Amino acid sequence: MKILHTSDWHLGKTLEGNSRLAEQERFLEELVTIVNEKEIDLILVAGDIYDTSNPPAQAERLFYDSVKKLSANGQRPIIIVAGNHDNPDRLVAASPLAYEHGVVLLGKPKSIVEIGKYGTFEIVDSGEGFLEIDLKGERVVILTLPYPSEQRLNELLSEELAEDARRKSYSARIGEIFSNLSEKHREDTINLAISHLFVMGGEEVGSERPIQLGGSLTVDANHLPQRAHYVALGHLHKPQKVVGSGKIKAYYSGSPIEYSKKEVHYSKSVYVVEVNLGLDTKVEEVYLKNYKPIEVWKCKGIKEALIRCEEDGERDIWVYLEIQTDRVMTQSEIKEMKKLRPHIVEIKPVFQEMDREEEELEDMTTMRIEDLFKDYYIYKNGVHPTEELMDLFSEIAQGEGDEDET
Ligand SMILES: [Mn+2]
Repeated sequence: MKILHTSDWHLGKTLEGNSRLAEQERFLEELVTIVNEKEIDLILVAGDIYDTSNPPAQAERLFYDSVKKLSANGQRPIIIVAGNHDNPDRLVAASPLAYEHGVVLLGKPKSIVEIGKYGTFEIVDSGEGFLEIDLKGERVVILTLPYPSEQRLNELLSEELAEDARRKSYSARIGEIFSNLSEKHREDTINLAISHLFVMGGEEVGSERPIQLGGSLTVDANHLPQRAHYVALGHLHKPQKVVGSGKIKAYYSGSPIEYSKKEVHYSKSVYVVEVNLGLDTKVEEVYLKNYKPIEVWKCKGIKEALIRCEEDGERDIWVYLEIQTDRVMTQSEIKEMKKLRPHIVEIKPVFQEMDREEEELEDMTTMRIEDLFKDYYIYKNGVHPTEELMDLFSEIAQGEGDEDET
């Protein structure tokens, strides 16, 4: 059986206010192609479908349109769980319509999928946190744990517990849930699990919204379901194998698109997982296209930035401009750059004075008050104070000194 694992689509997410729906649409088109070419039997989407609890209508429309195509009219089951960005109730609101297309939406950890026919397959057993599918003559048991927020598991965590104990009790509770549910994983079934959580040791890239404060909602890798052939996780935006997951295969598929400039150093992907009873699980990383790359341009001076914008204005990319300068850019210069080079997300002046100042940090007590003021002024305004201003400051500073002496 071939399973495709993806997550963290963040439909509706913007880059400094710029819509990325066009890129998200291209990703979902590519995903439909991958799923068909690789002859995928089952799709797992591990949370953060949307970027906010109140996604734009266009993002919702893109989601429905895409899952319908992915499911191939109900022939290919799609199991979708909520992430920390999703509104669990809103995500599952379309369930009655989705079911007909073989799309199973799960919002909360305790959600139960009803037994019955979905599309062209059948859910033969289910309960809190699991479902069993009869698919092409094989039985698949999937443990499902939509984003388990503290609130949704709060019956276990008392407030007086110390931070460390809270971490332990949260992780232990997740472990208990998985270990109880693991009874459903049998010798003759394909055993999977899907969740959206933060496993200890995972590598964050900065565009994930923390799901915990102070690490209290961190899960130990050894609390993941131990009898699973594959555990599909969401939350971390860099694709990775879970550290310390030992013999079980647990992966984060990561986000399909670079959601911040910190994500430009590695490829985006989805996983194609082949599980055959009696054989080792095979995990293949399938790389996605970079639909519209993010680039950071470091320019030495405003002139260089203008030249670069003119020479390299054609490519379909997002650009962060970092310009070394010792003066403030004029509005017309900024306008010119944006005209020459569309899709500039940010223009950031880097003042050389400030860099040097950081390197040569002096003991403030040995500095003249005028120098302290000058440094502070440059720090606040990014430009040198005028001579008149410095004279005025000296005058006041001197005056203060005189008064002290009297
Ligand atoms: Mn996410």
